[in-house]
Amino acid sequence: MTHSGATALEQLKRIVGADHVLTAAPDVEPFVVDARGRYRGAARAVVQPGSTAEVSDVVRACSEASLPLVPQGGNTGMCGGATPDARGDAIVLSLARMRAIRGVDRANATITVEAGATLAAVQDAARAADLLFPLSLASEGSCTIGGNLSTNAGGTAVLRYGNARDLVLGVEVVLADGRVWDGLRALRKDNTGYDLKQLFIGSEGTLGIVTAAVLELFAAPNARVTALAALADVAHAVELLHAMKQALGDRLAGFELISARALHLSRKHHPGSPDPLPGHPWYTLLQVDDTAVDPPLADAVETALAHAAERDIIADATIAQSREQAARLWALRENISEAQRREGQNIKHDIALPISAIAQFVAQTEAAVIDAFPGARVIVFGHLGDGNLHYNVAAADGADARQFVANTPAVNRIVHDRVVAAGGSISAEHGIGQLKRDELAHYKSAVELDLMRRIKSALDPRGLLNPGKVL
Ligand code: FAD
Ligand code: 2HG
Ligand code: ZN
Repeated sequence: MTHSGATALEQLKRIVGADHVLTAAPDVEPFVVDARGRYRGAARAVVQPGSTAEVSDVVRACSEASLPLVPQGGNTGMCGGATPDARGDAIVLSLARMRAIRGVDRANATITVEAGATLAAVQDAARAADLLFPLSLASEGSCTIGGNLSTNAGGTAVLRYGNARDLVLGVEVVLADGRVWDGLRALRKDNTGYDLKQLFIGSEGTLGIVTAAVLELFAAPNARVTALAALADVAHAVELLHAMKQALGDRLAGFELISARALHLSRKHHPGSPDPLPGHPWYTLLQVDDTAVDPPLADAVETALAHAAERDIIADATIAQSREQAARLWALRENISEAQRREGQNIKHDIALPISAIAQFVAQTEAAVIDAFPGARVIVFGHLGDGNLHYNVAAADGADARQFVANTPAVNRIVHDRVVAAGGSISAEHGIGQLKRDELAHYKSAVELDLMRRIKSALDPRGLLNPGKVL
């Protein structure tokens, strides 16, 4: 280690306390490997500040020593955004100790939380105040609000409540030079110039360190109905989405698509999972919420599904009769991501399309993938209500998964060319990180890339915040 590097580490220890600067290889290890086990980097140290003032001092010290900083929350991201590169000079800035719920304002329906609070802890704090924080991800026990905002996370309730971006009223951010921007406003209307908070949301730690946020809360639902429907194809799923929106309005909170192959994987790797409607090629999982108790929500959902069956949109359906049954249906969907991890590496595509283009995209793209990579398994599922598919491509049964993943550029081209031709996006909710950085450069227009680079150099002129990510 250079002399200045050693001096900087001593200074970081003085700022956060020696116990909160990790340098021993086994301590650092969990912070330099991503959730999917796809990326492994190296770090000079992991630094865990306990307050915004400490984050500010850490950023200032790293800036003076020209040390790159990689912010990290729960390290559940899908694109390697929180993993440092292999050079080993970076400091991983873990927000995990900053997890205070600073306060709930019931009358204003807002909650102020620190960046390291887990999403589940924030949901619990909202629930304790008889309110709802609607962001919902399978990783919610580990992912943090700082990570959720920095990736503009989506999840299973976007249809009704929007992405993370839509749930934020204010943020507190430590800038690249160590200054603190206190933007913790709890206002639903504020047109005083540029909406700066939105710059930091979704910027994956490349423009500033989010240390706290004011989040919007909602009335907690009094009734919740979960139903699984079986369908012949994706075109019918899109038709069902339209029919359910017409029948249930904004009570339709979640509308998830699951292919038979995705369901099979989920059940294979989570023994004991139910198989409520066996033998169909496609499924949709619906969640319907209402704050009103009267008239019964289940009747409305049953009638809407019965109409869909009369019109041959669905082949079959089941409505959960208890919370436990609902949880078991949701587990089928939420376990898919973990099941894929257990199955072995695959090539992930987290794509957005106009909902009207999805059926054709699915019908045509699989043939092109199989044509180029015979036997490859296409695993399709996702948030159909938001036009967001997880279109993952895995090796043929029994083939070496790691070897197959080496085909990522060629598979990406097949999938992403079709996405872009259909007016879609190559990242709907997971972000860019290091996984899709080259894809971003390939598909974004020169004008858009130029604007993004200018914003980056305005806010982080020395390029020390999460280098090599996004741009
Ligand atoms: P990390 O992984 O630690 O970091 C993610 C990015 O944010 C990195 O670029 C990092 O540098 C940056 N960052 C983290 N904290 C800060 C901060 N305080 N300030 C600045 N930058 C910061 N995502 C979805 O959108 N929808 C899903 O449905 C979904 N389901 C998932 C299911 C599973 C099983 C898993 C493992 C992941 C899933 N994800 C999903 C992906 C992931 O959970 C989200 O991206 C989440 O928002 C990441 O939060 P995190 O705290 O783990 O962030
Ligand atoms: C989900 O919706 C997550 O389950 C993960 O966004 C998607 O594993 C994936 O590809
Ligand atoms: Zn998702």
